[in-house]
Amino acid sequence: MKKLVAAVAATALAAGALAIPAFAATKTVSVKDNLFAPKSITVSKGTTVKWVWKGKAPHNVKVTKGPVKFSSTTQTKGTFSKKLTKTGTYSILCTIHAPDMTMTIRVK
Ligand SMILES: [Cu+2]
Repeated sequence: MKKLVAAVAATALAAGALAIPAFAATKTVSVKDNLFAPKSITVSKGTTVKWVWKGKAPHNVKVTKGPVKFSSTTQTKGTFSKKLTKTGTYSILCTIHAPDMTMTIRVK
């Protein structure tokens, strides 16, 4: 069993080196009362950023400046995911707690 796991892992690594998008990562950001954690992340192109609501207050995710504009609904729980396929710097704001609740994503 250990050999099989090692073989599968080695195959996955080899395939990953050739086809990175198929193994694109997910980066999780916590949405707390009232901050994003971490406040700044750097990810590779094709990474899905997943925001996970962890507080009690309502929050949202809105790109105020960046290569692609998107926004979530205002919600108190659950998640919001976005695959980032364009490089650049994304300035994110929770409009409920503007101007203090912000974060930055660098996609390279
Ligand atoms: Cu907020």
